[in-house]
Amino acid sequence: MAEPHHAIVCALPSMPALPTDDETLSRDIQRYLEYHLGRYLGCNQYYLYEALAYTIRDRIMADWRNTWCLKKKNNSRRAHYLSLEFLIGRSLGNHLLNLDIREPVDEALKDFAISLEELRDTEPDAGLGNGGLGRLAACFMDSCATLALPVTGYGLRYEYGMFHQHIENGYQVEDPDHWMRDGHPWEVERPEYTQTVRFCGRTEHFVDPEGKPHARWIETEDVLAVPYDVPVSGYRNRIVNTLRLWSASATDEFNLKEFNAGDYADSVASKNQAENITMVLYPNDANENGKELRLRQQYFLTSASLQDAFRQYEQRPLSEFADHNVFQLNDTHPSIAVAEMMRILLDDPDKRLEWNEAWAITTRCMAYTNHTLLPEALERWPVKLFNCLLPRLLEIIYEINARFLADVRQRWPGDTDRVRRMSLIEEGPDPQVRMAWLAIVGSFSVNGVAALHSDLLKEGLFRDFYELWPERFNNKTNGVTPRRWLAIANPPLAELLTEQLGDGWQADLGRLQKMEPLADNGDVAFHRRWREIRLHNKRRLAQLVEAETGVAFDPNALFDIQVKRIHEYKRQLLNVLHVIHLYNRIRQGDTANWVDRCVLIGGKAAPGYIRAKEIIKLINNVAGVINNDPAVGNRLKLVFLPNYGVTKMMTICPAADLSEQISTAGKEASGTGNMKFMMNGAITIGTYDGANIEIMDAVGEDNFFLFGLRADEVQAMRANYRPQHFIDNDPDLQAVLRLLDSDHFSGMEPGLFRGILDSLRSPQDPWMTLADFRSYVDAQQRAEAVWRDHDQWTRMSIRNCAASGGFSTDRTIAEYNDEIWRLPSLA
Ligand code: 26W
Repeated sequence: MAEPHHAIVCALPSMPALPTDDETLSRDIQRYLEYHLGRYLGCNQYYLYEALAYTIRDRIMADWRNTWCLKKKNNSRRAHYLSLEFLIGRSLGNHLLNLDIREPVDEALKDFAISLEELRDTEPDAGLGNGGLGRLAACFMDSCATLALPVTGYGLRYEYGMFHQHIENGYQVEDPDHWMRDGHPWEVERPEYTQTVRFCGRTEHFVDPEGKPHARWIETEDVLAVPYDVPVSGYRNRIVNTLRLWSASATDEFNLKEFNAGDYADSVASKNQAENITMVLYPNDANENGKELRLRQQYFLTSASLQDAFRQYEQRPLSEFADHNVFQLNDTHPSIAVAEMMRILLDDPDKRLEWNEAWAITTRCMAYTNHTLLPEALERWPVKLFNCLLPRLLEIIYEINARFLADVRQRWPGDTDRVRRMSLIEEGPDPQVRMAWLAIVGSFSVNGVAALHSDLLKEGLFRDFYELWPERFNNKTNGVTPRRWLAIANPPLAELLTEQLGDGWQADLGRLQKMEPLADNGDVAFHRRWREIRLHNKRRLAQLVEAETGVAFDPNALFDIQVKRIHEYKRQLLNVLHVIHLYNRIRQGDTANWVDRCVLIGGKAAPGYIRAKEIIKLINNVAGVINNDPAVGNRLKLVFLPNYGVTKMMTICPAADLSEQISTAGKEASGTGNMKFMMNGAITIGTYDGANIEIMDAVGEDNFFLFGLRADEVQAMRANYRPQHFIDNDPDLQAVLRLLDSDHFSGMEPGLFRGILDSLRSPQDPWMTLADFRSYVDAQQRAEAVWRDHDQWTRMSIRNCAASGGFSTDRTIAEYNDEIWRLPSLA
């Protein structure tokens, strides 16, 4: 297909915006329903949702084109956000808010005798991510559009997103998430921008007529990358950016060649293999698993996206490419971009730069964000696999490494150990490419995602590189978008904020600080209103909990919530130990001044992470015992909420009183759920870890329940960690472990939780859970003491919301832009 001419498109008269009055909206919805979708009133609700989505998309289209023309006309510098994950969730409510057409849409829907709430609930989540890293990418896209920055997101259009979780006999069971089965009305397919991505084959070296050496990558197996564009609207600023998701498709040649060769079934199978690349999101959130298909995904995204950037750069001088383009690498997943950029600049017949020129350009436009310190999450790929799948890329990585190590040797002569540590290739019986090292060597910026995390990178994991290039290292503390996580998720609070602060806080969250005085000045009406809103939100969550689990939450109880991926370092186990401790107190009649509490835990376990799955089973078994013990009654409830995700969080975070952020210090890079809770007025109980530290700095130690060892104390204790010591000195802990040991929660399976118990009692326990037990229980008691004083709790709740302005991704993105991207605003 011929490519369109940009100049022509932009010279067209600018596209007029469609009317947004309720009558026109109603007519358009009906037209889509009947004339486009071929459905009728009274059909399955999904089609009404789809008709509405198309109607809204039409209202986005003009601004989308105008934004694109603005970028073209100004020839402006742009950023490309490369990420294997974009955890978007639903889009309808987001666009309605951004376009400010909620009211006419409400009105229009009356003609169809359906409420917006009902329609909204038919939209499936776009779950193209695992957890924090993927959701951060989605919040970033929202803020880039709101700040009018020319940023394009590049990702993969997975046919199957994050699996659905349901619980059978207390265990997690995974169901496939075929999220686009009924179509995806927000996307626009753009086959005219299809790219070809190569795999396998071999390389050939030759000398051109001028005597210069070059390489060719030949006999490759090619796969087409077809882009699907999803609009990203800014908050009421008429800017619409693009999230470009690539879908894999077999080439035509491939079809012809193979099909004519006679083996029809085989060729359908190999066509399938090509299209498998974007079939499914890998559901691992902290464990690299070295699967070949995953490396294919990474290269597929990276190569298609870089080629797309060069296509858009058109005929301008290559020497200025880095003045006009920057690529932000979301973790190491797309870090092959460093080598791919070199390949394009060196090998493309129309480029063929010298190594040094190509390297100067590459290292001026790559920037890398690290999202984890856990060694098991660090990506390494076997050289053997690389050689087979991406032979030309491996040659380039070897060359980068040779030149890099020559510099290291020059700087530290004779320091062979350092050279071994810093090499992009980890030597051994099965040599590996270290992707994080490739990302650092090839980037002008390396950042962590919270202050502590960025410091720990410099002192620990990336120490050698920090010594070499201190100027590359920086911090960008994460954030969350207040549009989704406050304005949309918490309408009654949003209304109150608008009354108090005027409109505009949605895109200027620092204004929340103006509420601080309202926490204290004894404004009785305001405090009452605050409590009513919270109660309303808690009723909403209680309905969800009851519908999903059959357990009744009393909205007057303390809602104590931990939702996030299930991982040992996040210590859902510590939470369970505390719940069992409370249960023991009830059984002993130690219930003076009791605070009724509803504990909710939710999150998915990676399907191969056995221990995480055992933790889910433990939570469910403990819940089964506690919730059915008549001696407990309303004093304590525990539920595991199945299938936690973006949309569920929108009901959960406005209803939380206590936000559990209890990772082993030094392990949670940042956390972002902590920010969503705080923004909605929850108080954190947390360790001195990740962004918890900055949350506490912002709100003050008195408004935060801090507990546990600090990162340096964890380190110091590790060598002689004696969990038995903590057990011996703590009768409460003894009682908790005794109950677990006695199979009280094991149902008909004695010894069911042996593995978990052994790991808690092991001096090798990396998460040192028992070391923090006492301090955690004490902090929980401080929380209860405050809860008993309702006014005090309300004051702290207001202060948390008021102090959350700095945790907007608008602040984060402004920092990325000021210090890394340096993009002009389109506004
Ligand atoms: C290769 C497999 C894999 C997949 C995902 C390894 C590692 C990951 C991510 C690093 C996991 C992740 O989501 N990390 C989280 O990133 C958030 C956004 O920066 C942080 O807030 C969380 O603390 C961090 O755990």
